[in-house]
Amino acid sequence: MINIKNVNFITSAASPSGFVRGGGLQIAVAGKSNVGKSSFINMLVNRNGAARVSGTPGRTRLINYFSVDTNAGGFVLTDLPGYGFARVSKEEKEGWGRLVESYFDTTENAVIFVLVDIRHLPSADDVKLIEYLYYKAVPFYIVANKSDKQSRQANMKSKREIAAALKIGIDDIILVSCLNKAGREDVLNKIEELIAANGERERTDTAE
Ligand SMILES: Nc1nc2c(ncn2[C@@H]2O[C@H](COP(=O)(O)OP(=O)(O)O)[C@@H](O)[C@H]2O)c(=O)[nH]1
Ligand SMILES: [Mg+2]
Repeated sequence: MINIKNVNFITSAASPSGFVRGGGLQIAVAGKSNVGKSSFINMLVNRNGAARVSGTPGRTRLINYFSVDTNAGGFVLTDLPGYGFARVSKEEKEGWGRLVESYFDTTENAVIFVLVDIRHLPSADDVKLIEYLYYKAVPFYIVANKSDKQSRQANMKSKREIAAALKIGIDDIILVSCLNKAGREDVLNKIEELIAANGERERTDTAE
């Protein structure tokens, strides 16, 4: 398992002109409001204050970028604004859609961790996001959070149901709890693979 050496906030972007580009590996965390995106980032980097955890859902309207250093190499970790919060206007929802879609359209070498709540089947918004990622050929994994809320047996059942609902393999779903840090190692192992694959790609690109 890799270990995380250093995390630094880079910037927040409210529009595509503020996006962090550069072509290195970027791991972006997406999902509906309150699913635990900020908690997930804090758990990963082992720092409680890195990303702000909100008691009020739907507050993050910005894309927040962090640079992460590990013993295996670096990457950019990106906190995308949450969707599916009922109490925002249609205009705000459309604004969110445009911002995040242009992020997916223009960020090279992004891998998306889509967070869902293990206790619920994916929402219509989750499905829309995943269909968009397929359509744009952006690689993604599902991270099923809040596993502390259910028994182990219920988690296994939910995992199968979520995989079936999204028509993906069960191994494309990582079970975590940002509360008790279950699954952190699995996520870090996945990130280790992604860093290695990205290094491989960079070497190939240079050789061509
Ligand atoms: N029980 C439990 N609560 C969690 C977990 N992850 C996040 N939460 C809580 O869910 C709420 C929303 O978390 P936040 O990280 O702000 O979600 P975001 O809107 O997706 O960034 C907060 O009250 C968190 O404490 C988890 O794994 N288990
Ligand atoms: Mg958040």
